Amino acid sequence: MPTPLEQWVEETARLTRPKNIHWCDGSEEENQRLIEGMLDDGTLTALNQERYPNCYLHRSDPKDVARTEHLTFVCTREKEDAGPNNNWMAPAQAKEKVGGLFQGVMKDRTLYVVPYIMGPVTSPYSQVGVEITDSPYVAASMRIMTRMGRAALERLGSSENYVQGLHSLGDLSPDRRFIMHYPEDRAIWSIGSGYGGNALLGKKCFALRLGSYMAREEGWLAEHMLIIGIEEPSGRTTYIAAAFPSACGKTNLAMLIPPESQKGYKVWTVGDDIAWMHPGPDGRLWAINPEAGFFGVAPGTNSHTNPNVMATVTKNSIFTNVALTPDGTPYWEGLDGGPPAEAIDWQGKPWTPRSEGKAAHPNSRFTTPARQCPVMSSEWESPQGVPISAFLFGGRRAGLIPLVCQSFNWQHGVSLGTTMASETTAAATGKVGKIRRDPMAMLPFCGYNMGDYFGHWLNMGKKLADPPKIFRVNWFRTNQEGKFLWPGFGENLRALRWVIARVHGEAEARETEIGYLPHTNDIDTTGIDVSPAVLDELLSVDRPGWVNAAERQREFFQQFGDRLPRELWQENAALDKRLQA
Ligand code: GTP
Ligand code: SPV
Ligand code: MN
Repeated sequence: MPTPLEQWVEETARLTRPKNIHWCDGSEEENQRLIEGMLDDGTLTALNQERYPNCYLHRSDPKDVARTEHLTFVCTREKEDAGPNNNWMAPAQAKEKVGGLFQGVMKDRTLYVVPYIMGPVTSPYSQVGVEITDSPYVAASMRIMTRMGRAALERLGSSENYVQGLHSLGDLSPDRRFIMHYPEDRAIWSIGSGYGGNALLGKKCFALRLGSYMAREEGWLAEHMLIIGIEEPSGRTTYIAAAFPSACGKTNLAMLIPPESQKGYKVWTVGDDIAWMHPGPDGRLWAINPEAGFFGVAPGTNSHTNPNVMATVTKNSIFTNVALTPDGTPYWEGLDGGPPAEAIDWQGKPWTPRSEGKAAHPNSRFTTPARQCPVMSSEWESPQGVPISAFLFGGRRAGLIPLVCQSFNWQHGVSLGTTMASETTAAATGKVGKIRRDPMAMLPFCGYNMGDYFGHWLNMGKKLADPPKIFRVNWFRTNQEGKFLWPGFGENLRALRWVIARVHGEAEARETEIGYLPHTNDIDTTGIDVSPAVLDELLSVDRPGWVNAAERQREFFQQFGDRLPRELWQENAALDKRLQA
């Protein structure tokens, strides 16, 4: 008797007609064979193997460099269940339309069966997925980003309890590109893109879109959050999870190195993009990182902003759409040492600092194993996860949002998350720098109606005897000249110290219309270029600005109709009332 997985592979092969079928075991030998094949056909270019052992460059199709949200659909039976936050197509219509594109698509290609586990191999919270793909780049990347191969097949056995992901590069045309989610069937179909968030189906498609759907049904949370442990000089470690939209600083915060002046502090990385969190028997929320690697933004990364990730990417990593120097090393804007005199740009063309375009694509990325990160937490593969004491919600906001602010309580904290907005970045196609609402940094990733999602968040607080305290942060305030007011990166620890002190009841705060704010002397600014006047500005409440923000919130809430929990209307009214007082 074939197992349910074997049956699905057979069915898929009948549909897609591959030349060969290869079941991935995740071994080193298999990986080398995949890489050799890709070096032969030009999918990969070897980097300088002395300085970057086992590292490769991949140049994608120039029209396939970021997530394409307008081609991403949630196909629930009822349109209302996908909500105004998702593109929707009826499942039958989607299967007909996209099924047609899969017909015979793997002719002359190998079909790779990629079994993987999201989460530590022995965690009860981990889940199995299987991705069928015709891209060896996807198979090799999944080996870095997940626990891929034999361990997953062993965990699955003959069960049918796995997420089915079908992926093909198709012809890479945006006109025939679709990323379809069927949350009710635990299935994903993706065609026409080889880009990370569209093609590595364990990540955003499973761990967030299907994950969030499953989490609501089962009473847990799947969030676009980094996870860190902050160790104080006393030895006490406090775990924090933080939601920032794409390309807004999760990977950087996840690997923060405390500056010289903050002696005795250490930050330990548990995860940099996704958190799966379950209520524990102690009434706290426990988080695992479902991933095994980092798919991080290259531009802006250097030994000042993120030395830990610089150390991580020196071996066993795949770089996508960065530039190549004559030495065979990767280059991107913002890398140490400035631009090389000449290079090959991300599209494979000769480049010099006088060239018009950028050397690396603004959304160029590295795929690198988490275990290579020098500050990985000893708990990062702990089966039960780590206990979360605080949530941070942050975004890229030039004005209004203070450096750090604590919510009055859980419900108010949820409202802070739901009213988040941020300037758009290169992580998705479309205009960059435009302010858009992005509740909990989940707008592109919530696999169901966000009104229901907000309700789920409110309920989770009621279920937890000891829920995380909720804070809003903003590292991106600028002055009139557009210069950042706050130094950011490692110096963000100065704001996190206040967060930790609040969590443990060890710091004062002033109660304002928008929440609890630190007194200016609660934030240590010794040794950084932040004047008392600037700190004052970073910690002030711009009343007219907030009156306007409350109005914008109402406009945003309106679209969810009666799916929006009334508690959020109450919070909005309460904010208004405090501002009018
Ligand atoms: P995704 O992988 O898309 O989810 O992004 P992310 O949230 O992990 O963002 P990442 O940490 O890669 O940062 C994206 C960009 O923001 C990089 O260019 C960073 O240099 C920049 N950045 C990160 N932290 C800070 C900060 O504290 N201040 C400033 N000014 N820039 C920052
Ligand atoms: C993001 O865009 O939030 C990312 C990169 O983390 S992707 O995996 O492409 O979604
Ligand atoms: Mn992300």
